Amino acid sequence: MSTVHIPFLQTGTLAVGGRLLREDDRSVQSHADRPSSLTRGHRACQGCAEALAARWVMDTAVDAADGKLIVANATGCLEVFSTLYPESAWKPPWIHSVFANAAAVATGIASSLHAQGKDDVRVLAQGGDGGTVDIGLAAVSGMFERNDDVLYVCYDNQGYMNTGVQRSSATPASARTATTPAVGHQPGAPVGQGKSMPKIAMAHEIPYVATATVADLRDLESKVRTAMSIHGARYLHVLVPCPLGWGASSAESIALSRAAVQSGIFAVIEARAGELTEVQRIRELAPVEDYLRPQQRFAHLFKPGGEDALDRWRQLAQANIRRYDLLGGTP
Ligand SMILES: Cc1ncc(C[n+]2csc(CCOP(=O)(O)OP(=O)(O)O)c2C)c(N)n1
Ligand code: SF4
Ligand SMILES: [Mg+2]
Repeated sequence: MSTVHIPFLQTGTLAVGGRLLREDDRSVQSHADRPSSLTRGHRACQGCAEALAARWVMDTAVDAADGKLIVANATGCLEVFSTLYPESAWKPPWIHSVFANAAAVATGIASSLHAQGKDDVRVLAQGGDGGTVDIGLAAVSGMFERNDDVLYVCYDNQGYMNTGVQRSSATPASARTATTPAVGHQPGAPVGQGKSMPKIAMAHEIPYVATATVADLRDLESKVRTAMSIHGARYLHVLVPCPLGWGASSAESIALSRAAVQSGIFAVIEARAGELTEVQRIRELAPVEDYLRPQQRFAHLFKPGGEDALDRWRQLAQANIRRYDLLGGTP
């Protein structure tokens, strides 16, 4: 019988499930024996990108560690929606202690495992932007500085979502939150404040720093695999749209992530020992409005008086495009 070759065009980063791909090319999610580390039944909002990202991160990390993974979680939505007493949605051994200390708990676990000669058991710490950039920063910085053998993952939804959408130092300028209302001459979060955690991580010159979004889950997966292939301190920063806090439709989380990358607002990068090594180029440059307009937290930007703030967003995107050469072409 003759066979016909049918080209399968959705490959690489464009294929999510990939069940038609060769075994080697498939994502962790498309394997029948996938770990399903974050099981169904948790209480995340519909469209929560934090839940989606955490599931991919954890499944990949569990797979890469041959099932030998211990997880420390900071307080925040991810912890609260996954572990409503007396239930837990986590399959790997998982510990929550307090808001500020996921990195310190993970460091302790890693040291204890090392002292017992169990270097094959891997350790992952995770938390939201508040738990990472604000209250947990000292513990995270200490973990980096000591080069502890931990992969730290920050799910950045740009605010304290679990407690009612307050501003964090990862909240972007002009975003409306419960503590930065859209009133006054400069509505929303103040301009000129805030921190870039990937840059802070790079400044520690740790072995691996990367950023990712849920718009490209294969890229997220490959970054977790890369991180898991390295020992020492590693940091992964994932942008995770929050429909509730951002005032966006539950169906928009992937599109917003994509718009953040394609407009230059969020740079998808990799760095080793403090040096930038990979940059994901923009496929088709999108206007910043594609990212901002669907979000109610930026509604005031599209009313009279919002022009300056909108212009600042354009400048921010341009600055990122230049800094990371997101359009390519810089020799
Ligand atoms: C010491 C301390 N202060 C405040 C809180 C209250 N609290 C719990 S979760 C949270 C916000 C978490 O924000 P983030 O880390 O960004 O995670 P998200 O919920 O946004 O995913 C706050 C303020 C706490 N649990 N402990
Ligand atoms: S509030 Fe936001 S981060 Fe929290 S569960 Fe809902 S969508 Fe996810
Ligand atoms: Mg947050």
